[in-house]
Amino acid sequence: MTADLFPDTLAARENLQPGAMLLRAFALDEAPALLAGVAGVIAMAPFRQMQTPGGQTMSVAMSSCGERGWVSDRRGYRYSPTDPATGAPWPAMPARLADLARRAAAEAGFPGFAPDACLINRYLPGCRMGLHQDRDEADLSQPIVSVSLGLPATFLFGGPTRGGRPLRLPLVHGDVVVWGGPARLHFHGVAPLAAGEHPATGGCRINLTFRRAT
Ligand code: MD3
Ligand code: FE
Repeated sequence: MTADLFPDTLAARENLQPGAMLLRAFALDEAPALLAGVAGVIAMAPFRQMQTPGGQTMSVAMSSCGERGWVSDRRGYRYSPTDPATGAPWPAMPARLADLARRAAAEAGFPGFAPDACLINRYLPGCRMGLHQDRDEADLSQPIVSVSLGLPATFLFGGPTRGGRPLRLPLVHGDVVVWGGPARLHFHGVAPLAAGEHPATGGCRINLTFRRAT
């Protein structure tokens, strides 16, 4: 049905800002396979709530897969080749996850994207992410690809500085956003998650962010 309304080369895409492209439902068909991949990763590297450098516990629970994982503790934010909870390397990035990210990036004008880190965020009701920039990656000319799964969320998208009222963007199961170019360093966050039930994930939202960390 969707294929009839939108030829697949045009999909349902929307330019949010220069460099930020929303690909609605891009991951919808593959969502069960992506979630199976996530479950395999989480069996090896369970979700955990990390500490900020300021000593606060983040409400979002996180894990990672790939050559690097994003970690935060009292010493700061960084990418690590090992899981601090076990000392072991992060689980490998499942090929179908990496491939989806590569295809989404190419669709948004970033050919050759080869993520070495996938941060897996789990939001339960009430979990939120305050406005921040993603700037721990070595090469900021590389985009970030985000995939939303499960319960809907309101994404907050600001500008290059902390000031100003952020745009509120509803993101639902299967939506993919590619953030690059001038939008790469924009402030962003997630409003507190509303309680609900989703057939794919139950009572939570899972967000995958694919990054080139090194
Ligand atoms: C815009 N995660 O993990 S993904 C994060 O839904 C993070 O879990 C949110 O922000 C989440 O750092 C938002 C969308 C996103 C990711 C990276 C960006 C938007 C971005 C980098 C620059 C600008
Ligand atoms: Fe972020």
